[in-house]
Amino acid sequence: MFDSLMKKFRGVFEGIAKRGVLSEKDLSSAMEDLKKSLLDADVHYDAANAFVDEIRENAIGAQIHKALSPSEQLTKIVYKSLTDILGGNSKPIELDGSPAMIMLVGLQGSGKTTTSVKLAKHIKEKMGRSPMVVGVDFNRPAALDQLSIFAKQYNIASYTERAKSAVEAVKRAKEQARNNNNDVIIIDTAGRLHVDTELMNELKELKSAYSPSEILLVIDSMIGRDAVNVAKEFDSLLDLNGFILTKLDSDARGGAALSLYKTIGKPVKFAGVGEKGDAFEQFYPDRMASRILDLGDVMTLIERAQENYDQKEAERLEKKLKKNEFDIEDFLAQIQQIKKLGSLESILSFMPGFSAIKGKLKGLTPPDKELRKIEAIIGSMTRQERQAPNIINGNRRKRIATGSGTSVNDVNKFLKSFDDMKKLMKSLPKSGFSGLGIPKLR
Ligand SMILES: Nc1nc2c(ncn2[C@@H]2O[C@H](COP(=O)(O)OP(=O)(O)OP(=O)(O)O)[C@@H](O)[C@H]2O)c(=O)[nH]1
Ligand SMILES: [Mg+2]
Repeated sequence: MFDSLMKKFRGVFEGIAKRGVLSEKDLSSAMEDLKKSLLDADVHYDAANAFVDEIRENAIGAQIHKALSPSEQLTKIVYKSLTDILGGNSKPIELDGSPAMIMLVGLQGSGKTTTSVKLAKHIKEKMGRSPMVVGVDFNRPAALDQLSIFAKQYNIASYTERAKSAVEAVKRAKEQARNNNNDVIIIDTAGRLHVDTELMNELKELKSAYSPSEILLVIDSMIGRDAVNVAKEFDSLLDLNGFILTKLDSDARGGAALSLYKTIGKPVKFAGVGEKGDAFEQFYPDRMASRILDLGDVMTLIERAQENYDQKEAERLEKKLKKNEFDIEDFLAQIQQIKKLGSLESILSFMPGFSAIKGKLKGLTPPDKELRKIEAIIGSMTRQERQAPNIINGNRRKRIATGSGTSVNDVNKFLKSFDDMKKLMKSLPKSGFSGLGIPKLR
């Protein structure tokens, strides 16, 4: 996502970087280039224009710092403008009423069912509430089962009754929610290929019967600038509270994300970034702008680390490190902790400047492949060998190489790196050290 836009933006900044000062003329030609990049990324025309206006305004208001280079100045201005067109501040969801009602609407296949469960999981884990998902899609035969199976997978309560109408199903779901102390209900509505009267009537009936505190339109980001037309239709009939963009992990060019706020005036509140239940993020315009400009998104990475890091395990490892008792078994535990954050490439993608070096990584062994190799090698060692690697003689090295599908050379390299690492750790100060490098095989 945003890859091609990032590349184009970088081109514009590189052009500016050659200048000594940022003149009015440079700025306006950069604006035209940036606008063109947005249109190429499938951003709606109105949103692209709004973006240029925004830059102009921010440029006039910006304090021109002598210490900043022209491209730094432009980055600062564009960052602010991008944040603005993406919606400014992140908008949380409202959970009023008992139970609070949230209705997810959208075209067929946009991701409503998947998103209902992801959102429920988010509300449960991040907001400490007790949500229940309710299916009211009676058209597609397997729709209700799909919801209840997915919900069960993530321990989310669900209610799926093939009732006469959506309104009736929700009525009984509400009773059950009260009995089970579920204080939030998320309604997964039926999808249609196009906006049609029958669907809209059903959604309007639900809205007037239950006045949900949030009606959110789920939009597949692959549809690009068409998102604006879909959003307009749904918004005019239902007065939406905002959007959830799905499939942001795909190679969609980002047009939908950048178009919605400026054209409809409603915020994107969440983003789906994969098929699994936890592939879901609150949408932060400033962080997204930072990612697009390749300034990194360290905040999100830190949050992810905090969620996944096992504090006790980290302390245990640190203690062993300090006592110089860190063995290969502990090293494996450390690798597994890091892996919980996602693939190494995805971790690196949160770092500033990553997209610029991404192309240059081609030809090198991808870090994840390297890790898998190390894991395989460790996996073929006996417990004793992991705890006392000095017993690994030539025969054992051969056995480990065969067992892990690697070569004796690979095993040697790993053992050598592990040894070097231990030596290095010994020479490090004994306090305040809690991170670990991963020895390279090559
Ligand atoms: N990669 C990716 N796939 C997603 C995401 N969200 C949903 N999907 C996939 O998109 C497909 C459709 O998702 P559903 O949740 O069934 O969509 P829906 O809107 O409920 O579809 P209907 O009920 O038929 O209208 C499924 O294969 C999901 O796994 C996402 O954020 N990323
Ligand atoms: Mg569905």
